Amino acid sequence: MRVLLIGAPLFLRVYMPPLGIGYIASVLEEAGHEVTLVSLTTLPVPKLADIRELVRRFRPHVVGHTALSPSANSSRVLFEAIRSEDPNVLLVAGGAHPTALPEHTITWMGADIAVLREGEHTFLELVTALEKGRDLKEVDGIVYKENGEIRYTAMRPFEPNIDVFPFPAWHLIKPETYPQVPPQGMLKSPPATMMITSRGCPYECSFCASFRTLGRAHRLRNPSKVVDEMQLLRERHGIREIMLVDLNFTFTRNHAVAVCNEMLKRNFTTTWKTLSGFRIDHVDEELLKLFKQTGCYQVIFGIESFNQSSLNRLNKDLDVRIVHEKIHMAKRIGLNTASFFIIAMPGETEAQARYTMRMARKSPLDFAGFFCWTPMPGAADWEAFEKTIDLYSFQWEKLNYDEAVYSDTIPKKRLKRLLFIGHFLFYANPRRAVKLLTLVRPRYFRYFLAFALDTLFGARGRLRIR
Ligand code: B12
Ligand code: SF4
Repeated sequence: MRVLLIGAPLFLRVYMPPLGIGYIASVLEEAGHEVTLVSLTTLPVPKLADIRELVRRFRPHVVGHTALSPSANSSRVLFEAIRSEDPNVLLVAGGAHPTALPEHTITWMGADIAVLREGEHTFLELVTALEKGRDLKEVDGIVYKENGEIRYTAMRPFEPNIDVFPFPAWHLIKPETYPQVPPQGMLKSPPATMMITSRGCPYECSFCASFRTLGRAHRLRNPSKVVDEMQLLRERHGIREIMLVDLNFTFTRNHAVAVCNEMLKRNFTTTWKTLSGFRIDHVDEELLKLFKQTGCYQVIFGIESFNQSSLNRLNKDLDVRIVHEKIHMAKRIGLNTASFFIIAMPGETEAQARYTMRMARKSPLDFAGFFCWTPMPGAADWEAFEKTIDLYSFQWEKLNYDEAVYSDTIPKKRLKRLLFIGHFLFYANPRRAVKLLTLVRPRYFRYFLAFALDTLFGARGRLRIR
């Protein structure tokens, strides 16, 4: 069958490859289907007219699309455009939003089918069922409409052995063509791309929706396959820097060690860093030294707050006392350190918010991002928030982490100013400003500037598909 896969719409000025549909594409190709993959997070960003033209040319039987909540409006517009181009095409949505809100994905976003959780097995079975004319109810892990009624099939368990999934279809993603702009623009050895070595995270942070799509069990890839993939990226695509986007790379310490040892054994080192935050309490001196030895130059910790009560509110299960020690440890070893912080979660006072920003400033962290507490569909925090809104008129782009959708202690306008001051003072430190600028490629400076201004002035997430 002909399948068109479209990544999540661009929402921030962050141009990253669509790994999720990359995995799905390779499973489909292995089974003999014809796949076209379109990323909406690359430059130039494809327009609706380009997608329409592609649908006319490629005539897909099925369109699969990654839908995230903050860009849900764009996903809706995209589905409308494809539908008007070909009323018979089957529209399938997967990823975080459909997994959390499958009925909304069908009734509001316009998908025919929502795929829950990780999609490799489910999407392949779905396409096979369509090809063979089988009943949809035989496909586990989907939600669809039949005779006006929403139907759920049996929940599909997570694949325990993720090595059964082939590498993402890098030949379709073409990572080397990605613009090396922020956060990629802050790179040591471009061209860079992202990869995962594991799926899932056992923690239960209240703001995090990740467990819905990728599960709570930490499922590991074989380190040898991980390094094979790194080598493939180097040899076939010229990739010289890897950004790891595992949810919790260091949770299984032996795994992180084994990946590094495999690199050393093959005498293969690459420049690498972590892009999503990993647990600061799961690193130690020996591990960080090993990271450094294999080419790591930066770690991003998910610290979230310097207030223990706020961490407790977020169910972070983290002792704030160890945070300073670990940041100093990473610095001593010679790694750049970065962290994201969540400001103004319910119950957090302005004094507490200011304290987190002050402590971040005083810490040896090189980079920091301060974001508003944002309840994301699928996260525990969403449940109470959902009761206060109407899903059908909610402005989804408000879930952008820069403007508060809810704040019970600090007025929203004041909070925006607070975040501006927080970022401004943090980077007013010449050491940090210089470090940041040295990682920006001059060629991409204008993109970096746009990204920085968006962050500083809380204007991120205004991008919509047109
Ligand atoms: C790495 C990452 C990023 C990176 C790279 C994003 C990218 N290009 O993929 C960066 C930092 C850029 C990023 C940015 C954002 N992210 Co992000 N990100 C992640 C993270 C940590 C891992 C994603 C990943 O690659 N996983 C590996 C692959 C294999 O998994 P996957 O993408 O989920 O895909 C699988 C399934 O979801 C499913 N699937 C996905 N798409 C499709 C499509 C079809 C048709 C089917 C059938 C199945 C399917 O099958 C895939 C294979 O198993 C996730 C956490 C998570 N659990 O996924 C958050 C996550 C997806 N991000 C999230 C958000 C909100 C964002 C932002 C909107 C944040 C913001 N407001 O600032 C932006 C938007 C990016 C954009 N489009 O412009 C949320 C989504 C929540 C929600 N309800 O929508 C998550 C879940 C984190 C969270 N807060 O809990 N992100
Ligand atoms: S925020 Fe990080 S540690 Fe917490 S549940 Fe999500 S992935 Fe795990």
